[in-house]
This record gives sequence, C-alpha cells and structure tokens, in this order.
Amino acid sequence: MIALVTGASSGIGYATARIFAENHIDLILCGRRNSRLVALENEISGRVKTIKLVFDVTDRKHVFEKINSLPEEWKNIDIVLNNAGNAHGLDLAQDASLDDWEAMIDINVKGLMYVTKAVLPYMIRNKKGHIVNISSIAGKEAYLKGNAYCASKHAVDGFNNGLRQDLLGTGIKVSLVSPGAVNTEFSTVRFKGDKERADKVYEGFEPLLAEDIADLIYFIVSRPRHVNIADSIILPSAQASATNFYKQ
Ligand code: 8X3
Repeated sequence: MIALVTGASSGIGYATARIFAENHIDLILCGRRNSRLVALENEISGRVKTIKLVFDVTDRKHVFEKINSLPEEWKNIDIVLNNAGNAHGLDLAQDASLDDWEAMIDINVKGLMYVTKAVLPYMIRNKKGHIVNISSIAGKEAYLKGNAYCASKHAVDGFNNGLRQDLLGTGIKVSLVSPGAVNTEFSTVRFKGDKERADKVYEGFEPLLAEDIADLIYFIVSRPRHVNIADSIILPSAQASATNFYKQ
C-alpha cells in the first residue's frame, strides 16, 4: 500500500504518516519544508519505504510536475490524505486581511483540488484508491470571525461530497474528517506566531491531539473494501460545537 500525505511535516499529517508507517503503508511525504520531512523520514525509514516531494500545494504547475515525476512504482497510490491547510487570522470580515482570505482559499481549497486532480488519473487507471479530505468543524458551522476559514472548509466539505458522487463506481472511496479543537501549530499559525494567544485557545479543557485524528484516519482507510466512512466529525469531549466548550 502507498499513501500520499500532504502537509506531512507537522500536526495531523505528521502523526498520520507515523501511524501509516506503523501499519506498513509506504509513504509519499509532501510538504513545503524539506528539513522537517527529512526528520520524519529518519523516524520512520526502516519500517517502510518513503519518498519526499517538496512542493507548495498552491503552486498548481509544481503540484502536477512533482506528482507526475514520481517513479512509476510510486504512482500506484492507494491513499491520498489531503491534509495541508491552515487558518490565517481570526478577525471580523470588515477588518480581515484580503491576503489572509486568499491564502486560505488558495491552500485549503485550490491546493486540495490540485492534488486530487493530479492523483486521480493514477487511481482511475488502477480502479482503486481512497481520498481522505481533512476539513474542520468550521466546514459544518460558520462562527464569529471565522468568515473565510469557515468558507474554505465548507468548500472542502462540498468538494468532498461532489467528488464522492463523481467517483461512484470507479473503485475510489472518498471520505471526510472534520476535527474540532486539535492542539497543533494550527492556532499559532492562525495568530501569526503569537504563541500566548494560541495557547489560550486550548486552556481549561483537554484538546484533541494530532494522534487522535491520525487514529481515526487509519480506521477510515483500514475498513474493508465495501465500507466507506463518508463523513466524520471528531471533537474533544469538552467541545459540543465550533464555539461551545466546557472549560474548567
Ligand atoms: C480547526 C477547528 O474550530 O478552530 O479547524 O475552526 S476551529
């Protein structure tokens, strides 16, 4: 089995690559930061075969070049984990930066679409595959100041559902994972490096860890051929909706 993981250099992507490796799934590790991919590769090599693809999902030409340049045996991709994504800013629409909005649409929506489109011919050829898209609780509900981030994740949800219709009968499964609060670099990136503000998000309750999401992803991809977990929301026990937390 071969899995291609975007955003493998940190967070959910990193944790999922590790659990895939523990379960003997060879890995195409994709990310922007070669040094962090090297660290991951060092950690898991020996257990499985790995190959690194360094690219930015927003660079449409590069996405196709890199995926099409894979050695032939690596093109038999069984699983794609569309994980690369970020939040930029948490501001009222009237105050938010258009650059932040564009970045979220470019990475979370267009980037995910490019990677999917680049991999599909190989999955279609092999008449099998599994595309797992990482959305968010923000793809189910819009919340105050979430504006473009929520829109981008709603788009992922919609694209995921459309893809599942289109690929019906091809042997390719399409699944969505929508996490709530996961303690990764997510909030630090959202708040542009303000670690103190980021830490506050996860104060007073036990957030999910990247490993919790990775466990769910592995469960999804390890179901029998006739089973597809089409949609899943995963929240900390102390979270009931995008904004309703039980904090102590
Ligand atoms: C991350 C979860 O609630 O911060 O996608 O949008 S949330």
